[in-house]
Amino acid sequence: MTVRLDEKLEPIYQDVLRRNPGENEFHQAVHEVLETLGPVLVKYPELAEHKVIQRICEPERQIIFRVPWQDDQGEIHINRAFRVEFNSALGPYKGGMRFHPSVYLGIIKFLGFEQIFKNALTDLPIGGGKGGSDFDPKGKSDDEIMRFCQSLMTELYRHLGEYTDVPAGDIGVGQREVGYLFGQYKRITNRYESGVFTGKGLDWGGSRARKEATGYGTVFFVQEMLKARKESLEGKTCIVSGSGNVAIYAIEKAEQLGAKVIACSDSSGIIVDEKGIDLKLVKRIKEVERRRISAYAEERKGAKYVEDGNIWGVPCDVALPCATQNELNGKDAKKLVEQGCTTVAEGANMPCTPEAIRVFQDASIAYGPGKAANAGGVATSALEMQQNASRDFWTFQYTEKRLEEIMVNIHRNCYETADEFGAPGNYVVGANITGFLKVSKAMVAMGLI
Ligand code: NDP
Ligand code: 2IT
Repeated sequence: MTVRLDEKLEPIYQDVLRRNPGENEFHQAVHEVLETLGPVLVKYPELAEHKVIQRICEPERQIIFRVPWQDDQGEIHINRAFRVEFNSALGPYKGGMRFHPSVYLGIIKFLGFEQIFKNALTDLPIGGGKGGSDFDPKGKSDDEIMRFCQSLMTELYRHLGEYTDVPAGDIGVGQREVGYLFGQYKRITNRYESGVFTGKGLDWGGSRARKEATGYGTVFFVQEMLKARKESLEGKTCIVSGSGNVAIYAIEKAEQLGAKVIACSDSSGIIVDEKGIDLKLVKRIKEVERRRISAYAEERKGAKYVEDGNIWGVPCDVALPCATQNELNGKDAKKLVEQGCTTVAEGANMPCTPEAIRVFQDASIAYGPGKAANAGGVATSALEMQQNASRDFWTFQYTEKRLEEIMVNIHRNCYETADEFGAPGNYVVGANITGFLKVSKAMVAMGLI
């Protein structure tokens, strides 16, 4: 971490390091926010008096629990699960559940911390939280996934509620898992409480456009960044890392807006298809058959699969990291800039390392941080909660329109805040300060919470 913090903020960061040893991703997420808050404390000294930053860095509640389950052979497995209820100043805790073997407390805390500011940026009434487990869904049967989800919810249900904590999906958790989790919640509580979980199926309380929302929202954000530079997506070459929920719908919207997407990936390798990605094929392989992305090159003539390939070496105008944290480092960023990339937006959470972000900012390219650029997913979750509360079901067109308006609004607020704090075009400054001010003003208004 090379950037020095303001003298008021450095001791707060040191305290975070001391109190949360070994949680590297959490440290990184906190540092990235604190780097931008110096001028805020000058303008609003009362926030320092109220120790708002120290309070925001400490979750309101952290739950860690055992999840025992049996595989199809009857063997017993023990996983660990988490729910970090970070901040409820603006609404019930809201944020996804991640199932991935790399999950530990530091990952869930970084995600929960980011979620506070992201959710504030949506201007919708949602607080910040995140959960997950070190369970690896890869290669598991549907029955195994169901038994795991039921066991997890048998503990988690007591901490949830439509006015308390509302989970959704994230890596490794899509509609299938949400179904098993919601089903068990309903069974234990004897309540059809639709608003307790988002990302549900369209037949049982889900919102149209939620599946598409994160990826679409990221591309709407790109469109706004380009508009601010008097450009558009038309004719631009794009690369998108990952091939999961966010990546697929980022590709779809980018293609709809006239870009040509030529590469995507999974954790085993990358595919490059200079003719433009055939998204129907990607959807079949990933959403229906649940296979690896390498299958794409087996079925599509002219496409190339590179095992362990680095997607950031593929020349492009627009790069959208949509897989996971710290997937794009300083070297990758330099390569992208050297090869002519002008725009980067984070569909994933914290995919760019601090060094990569510095490279983008030094090169003055348009860089949209995840808190702003991928907020469309959680925003549409809040729209799902609205529909559930009023027992309504909106059309795709209407929901997508609302999503687009929200992304335009987030972009405008970030852009104007960056200007106001003397950092024009710096969306990191804009997003962090806009989100922070909204949450901290609410916290001060509510007394010492
Ligand atoms: P999915 O599980 O649907 O897809 C994840 C994709 O990223 C897969 O292609 C996966 O490859 C790849 N990936 C995951 N972990 C790693 C890793 N350690 N190294 C390399 N590749 C990896 O998840 P989502 O698309 O939902 O999530 C992607 C990102 O977007 C995450 O950062 C998530 O937090 C963020 N996000 C998601 C939102 C949502 O609504 N779903 C909302 C906002 C942000 P493989 O199959 O090989 O593991
Ligand atoms: O990181 C995220 O914003 C999500 N995984 C979506 C959270 C949600 O509650 O929809």
